[in-house]
Amino acid sequence: MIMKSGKVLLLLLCLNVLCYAVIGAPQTCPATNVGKSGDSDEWEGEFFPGISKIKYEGPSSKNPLSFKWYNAEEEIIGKKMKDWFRFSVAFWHTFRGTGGDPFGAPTKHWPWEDGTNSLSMAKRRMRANFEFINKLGVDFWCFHDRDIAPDGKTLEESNANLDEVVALAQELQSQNKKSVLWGTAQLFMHPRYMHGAATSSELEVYAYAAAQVKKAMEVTHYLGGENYVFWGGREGYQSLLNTDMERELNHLARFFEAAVAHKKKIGFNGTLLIEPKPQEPTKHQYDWDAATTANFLRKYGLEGEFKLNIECNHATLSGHSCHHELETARINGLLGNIDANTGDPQVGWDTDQFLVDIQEATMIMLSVIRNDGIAPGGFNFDAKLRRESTDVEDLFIAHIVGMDTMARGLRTAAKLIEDGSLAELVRKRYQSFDTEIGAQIEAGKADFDLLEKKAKEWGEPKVASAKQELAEMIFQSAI
Ligand code: XUL
Ligand code: CO
Repeated sequence: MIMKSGKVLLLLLCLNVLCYAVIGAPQTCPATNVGKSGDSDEWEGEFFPGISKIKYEGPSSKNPLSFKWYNAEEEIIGKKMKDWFRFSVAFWHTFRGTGGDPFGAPTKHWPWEDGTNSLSMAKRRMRANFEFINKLGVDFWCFHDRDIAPDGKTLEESNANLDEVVALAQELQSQNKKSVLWGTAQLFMHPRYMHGAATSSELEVYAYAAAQVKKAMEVTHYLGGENYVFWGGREGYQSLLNTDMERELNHLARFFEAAVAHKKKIGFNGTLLIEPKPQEPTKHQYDWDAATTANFLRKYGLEGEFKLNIECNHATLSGHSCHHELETARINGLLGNIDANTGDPQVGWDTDQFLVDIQEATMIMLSVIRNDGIAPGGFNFDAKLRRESTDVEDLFIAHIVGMDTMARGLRTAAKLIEDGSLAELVRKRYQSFDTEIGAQIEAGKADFDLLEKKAKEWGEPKVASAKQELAEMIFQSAI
């Protein structure tokens, strides 16, 4: 590994000039060519030397760089583990996460970073991404247009930057047999999007956002992406006093219609996904939760064109559990993808942590199994290292524990399904409807006259126990 001199100076320069660096979240330092000396071929050898391909070693292994529960090729209720999950690395967290937060500077100084946002740095980072996903043993990655390539001074320049990085990504994908789970456009970082993108009060911003999505869809298609995501971070409001909510929602629907038309025009067969979130950065985001988004899709006749990308931390921010959001999506035929992460109950904002709770993972997998998997969606790790985790190997450890937790969830959910007593408890709970009158009700054939007649005939109803604690006992015993 060779780092050219002057990189520390460039890093300081970037930190001084740039705004975003200290605010945290994915970086978009303006494009700069100062780092030209850092051409990607300047990086010699591996990005992660000393770390070899992560293997399954079983639950008794003490090796932090091994899987204890995730065994890619092992079959669990009819599918290989890797096919249940279709794990994906989120480029923005793993390769653009700096550890910066609203109170403090970046803490992560990965050896391959030269402190610039140059095109050559973007390419070097892309090489690091493929070595990482290869060694981790996942098949997919996800990206925002602006976190893989620097913003240019014009749309044309930004598109050209993107094309250059995407060409390299395409080459690395075919060498490594990897694929894009989903791509998306970053429509929240740049100041032009301060009032929103598709819901901006400014027509020119609406058009700019459309152009950006058009390009992001095209490169996702070019990379063989299986899905395309819309997360409307700034599609919402800060105050209803200055907002025409009805007009903004109509604009959002028109924007989605245009995206559907463009998808068809370019022959992109991937699924379009909307990712609900209740707030942050806006006070109120329009795609609040799965039910709100399903209602929006129905109102505008878009329900056949979109599915949902459920993010667990967003679910808890909206006052639901991840399981609730998954079930809401599933029973509406909208379960498309999972952004696998979690929050912290004591913190209460979008901390994007790796999910390490086996009970939560089990409930997630119960939904996924009921849905017979979520392909062409998958599990994207929209999760980042804590600010205080600063070793390169922590990137691996974080993903390994995230994958192992999901694998334990799958194994436990499979046990519960094979055992059958939980399903039997639920079946019994509703058995009064497995009768002639029950069937008439469910078929919409029982009018109030019939039901009144029956109520009089039956007298005071006999009501059975819900058996919640028994259900919890069965659930616990499987873990
Ligand atoms: C933000 C979030 C995004 C989307 C993609 O909370 O989850 O990273 O997943 O834009
Ligand atoms: Co997300």
